[in-house]
Amino acid sequence: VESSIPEHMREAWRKYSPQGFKTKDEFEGEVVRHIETTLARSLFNCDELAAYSGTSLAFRDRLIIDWNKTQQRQTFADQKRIYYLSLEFLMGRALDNAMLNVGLKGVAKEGLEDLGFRVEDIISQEHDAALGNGGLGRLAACFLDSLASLNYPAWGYGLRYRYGIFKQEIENGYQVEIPDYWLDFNPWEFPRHDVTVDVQFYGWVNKYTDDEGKQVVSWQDGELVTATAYDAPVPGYGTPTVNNLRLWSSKASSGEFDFSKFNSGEYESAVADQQRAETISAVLYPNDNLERGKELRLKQQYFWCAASLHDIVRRFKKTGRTWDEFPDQVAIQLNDTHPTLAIVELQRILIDKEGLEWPKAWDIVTKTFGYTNHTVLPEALEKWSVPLIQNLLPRHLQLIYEINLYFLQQVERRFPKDRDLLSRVSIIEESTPKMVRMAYLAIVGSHKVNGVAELHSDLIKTTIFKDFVTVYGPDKFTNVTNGITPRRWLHQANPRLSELIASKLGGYDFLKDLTLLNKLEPFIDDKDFKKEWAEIKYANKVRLAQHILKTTGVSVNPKALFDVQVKRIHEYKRQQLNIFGVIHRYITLKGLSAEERKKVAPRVSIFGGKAAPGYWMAKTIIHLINKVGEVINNDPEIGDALKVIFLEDYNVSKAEIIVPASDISEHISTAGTEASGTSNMKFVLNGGLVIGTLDGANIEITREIGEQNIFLFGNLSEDVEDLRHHHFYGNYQVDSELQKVFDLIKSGKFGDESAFGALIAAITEHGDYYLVSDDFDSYRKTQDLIDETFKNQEEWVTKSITSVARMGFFTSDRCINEYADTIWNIEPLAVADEKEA
Ligand code: GPU
Repeated sequence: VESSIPEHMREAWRKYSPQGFKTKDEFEGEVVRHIETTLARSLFNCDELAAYSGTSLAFRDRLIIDWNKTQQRQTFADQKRIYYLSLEFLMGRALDNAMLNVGLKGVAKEGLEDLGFRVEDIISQEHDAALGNGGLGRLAACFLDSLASLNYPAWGYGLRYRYGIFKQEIENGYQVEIPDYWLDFNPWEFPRHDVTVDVQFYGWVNKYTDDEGKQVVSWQDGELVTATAYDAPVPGYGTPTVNNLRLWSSKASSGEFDFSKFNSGEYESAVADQQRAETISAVLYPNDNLERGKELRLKQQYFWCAASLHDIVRRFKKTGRTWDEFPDQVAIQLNDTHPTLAIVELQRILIDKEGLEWPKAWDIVTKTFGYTNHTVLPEALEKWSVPLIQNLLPRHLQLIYEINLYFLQQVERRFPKDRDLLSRVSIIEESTPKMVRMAYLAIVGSHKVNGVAELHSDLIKTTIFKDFVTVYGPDKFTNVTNGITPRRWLHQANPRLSELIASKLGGYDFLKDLTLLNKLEPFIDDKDFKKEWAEIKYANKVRLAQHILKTTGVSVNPKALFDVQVKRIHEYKRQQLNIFGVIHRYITLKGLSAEERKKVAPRVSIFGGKAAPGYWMAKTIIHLINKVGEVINNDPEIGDALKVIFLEDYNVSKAEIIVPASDISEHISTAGTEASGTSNMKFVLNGGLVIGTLDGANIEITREIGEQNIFLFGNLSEDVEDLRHHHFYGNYQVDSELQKVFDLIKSGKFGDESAFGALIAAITEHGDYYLVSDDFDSYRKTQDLIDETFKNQEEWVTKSITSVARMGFFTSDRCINEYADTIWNIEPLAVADEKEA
């Protein structure tokens, strides 16, 4: 407030405050100015990277003007804001998205042409912002897009990793990890060196009575690390709203940094202290659906939660409101349990710093938080050891024990003498060492807990959180089925399809209201429309075929059926089922005469995805796919009938090429293991059909698009437990066709068979936990049905169009509106001058 310019001196500001370019000429002027002055380059020294940089800076300027206005508007409106806390934001590229969202891609395209560049080449210069692993991080990015597009006052909070998810290379069929240093030049971020928070670690807790006889608790000593804010603008589509994504970067606190060490010759140890501080935000943990309990990860979590909470509380305090109004001003959503310490931190602030009484403080806390669960896999449920927390965050451990006591006393009152129940719901697991169950803490500290698809939300209520349904009743638990942003995943990734749809629907309104897609149904029998639809798919396949040739050297026939499975490599996602199916197809093809082989629908099996660096089984699956590809792709008898491709370094920008080019994509997790899946939605929205299990959002996709438009197979979630039991205690026999596949692998056909022993043994000897053998037969038969259906292109295209027309439900806009209504209780902020997209 004291830093604002006095009212009577604001005229000059208003006169000169920049408005941002609107025309092609203004755009060109901005680009050239940035290239020549900001970047100190010239027209004699301007490559595509420089042109990308200049273009991005021009768009960044535009966004930041709207960003400023949005922030002012939100502050004046004094409405409740939503803060989305996520350790991952898998944003991908920003430039194309910024151009489309502000509606100036056409201007940029023409302007760049005048300056000697093609807009596609410039866009592809950008390095992905890859601050996430997979679905969870990409969901956060889609949510930010929807929050801004719907004009919700919203901030994302995360960590500014120096290294995002590693780059994957394949060498001799093996995954190799290359560090992803992405900050060399990032025009999209604004360092806020004036927005810092000192975060404390270690130390000890001092409890004493002060001079006035008041109990004081103080967390003392330890070490301080400074969090510095870096802001990235998040533009909404077709609206002036530009929200903020604030990422924290760590460095040694200036208060803490020991300059005397420099002088006394301890230069190295001073530098070591500094490096230790910077390590906190150095690297994203590359695990998907797995938590390994490393201290540095816990440090990341607290560092980010403490800085974000401090920031939120600081902003709230400026309003001058009283604490009981906090939940009317602030909603905080926890993206999985990673930010659960935020609950404890807010309680600490209210109790230790603001002097509130326990029940009052706890009431505020629970009204503020909501928790989203993204998995039922036991290995992904976070637990932190008590000694670890004791050492790093001694005060927080005390508060966790008090929260637990307060909660268990409540349970005891409602269910007297049920000691079993008490120990089952206790936040502390009585193991050696004792562990803090973060999901339980998140449930107890939130007013709503949600799963991410209907089946998943039912499963958490009947399995992992069953006892909490007993304690709280069913209403604390709810479902919000995931969604995706149609801006990036249709309009940006598949501009021709978007344009064709717009031509039939009379404009691009469907990008803001995806249910309008149902207006496509009347065109399902329109011959010309169907032809164009098929042509666009074909053109997208040609583009992917070019990418495959360029990156793998393998030439594939774009007329073949493109069968795609791209996602993190995980046993539960069952890429092994897919590759075993491919090997079986190869065996079948080899058994045919040359004549018969010509009649087979040709297929390209495309895989992509990263394995966590320490996940050996996942790496083995990648190795097998690559070895199988080498053999099949070089077998002259096979030719176009079958090709197997592993695409390196699957990421968001590659997904934008791959997703529009699929005929069939695979979403084949063991039933009950994939919480939702979101790429299934992206593929269908782009006119691809799906082969899938009755798992996650596949079930709701089926309900929306109709059973005749999806290829379902495999056992149901309710039968999984019995089948697993049977593997150990019944007379269990591996499927005989699958055995043929194993025999071929064991013969050494795909290289050293011992490399794949563990993969086979997991099924034949170790209980086949993921039910690969049980589902193999129905998987194969469903693939055969797909071959038959694909031969009838007429029917295929009908399924494709019908599906797209019925995908309206899966927009992340619907999803965000549900969160807003049922969990956050927030309203969009009215925006006067809605722009035309
Ligand atoms: N998910 Br937990 C991740 O991508 N990483 C994780 O660590 C955890 C969950 C995914 C789920 O596997 C996927 O089914 C879901 O669609 C996605 O989160 C978003 O909810």
